[in-house]
Amino acid sequence: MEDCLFCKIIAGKMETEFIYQDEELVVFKDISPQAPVHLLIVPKKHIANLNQLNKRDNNLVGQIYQVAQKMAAKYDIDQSGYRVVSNCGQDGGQTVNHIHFHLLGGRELQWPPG
Ligand code: DGP
Repeated sequence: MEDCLFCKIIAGKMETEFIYQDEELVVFKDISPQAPVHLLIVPKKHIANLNQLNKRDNNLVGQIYQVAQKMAAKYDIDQSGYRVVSNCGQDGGQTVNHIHFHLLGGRELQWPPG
């Protein structure tokens, strides 16, 4: 996807530092952190959002949560707690149309979100 920001980041065109990567996923820091720890877990494959996931992506989704768990331990928020969230569509607050999962922690998060 030529005009997709996260595809460009994944392709290494934006000088974004990857905290983690494997064949399927990359993790990098959110440019506008909303918590002391705010990472984005992003599949390399271009999927627009949750609406576009299908059965073939079941392993990928499982892997995303495994990586979230690893990152939470790496940033020492696994015991204090954290949140993993994927915004979908306009009302969901999605601004980048390449599926991604926010990992937020390092402070007490509020509920419900705004
Ligand atoms: P969402 O609003 O849920 O689609 O999340 C998109 C997130 O992506 C938002 O929290 C800000 C982040 N973001 C946007 N552009 C960049 C960028 O160029 N680099 C990084 N690291 N994060 C970005």
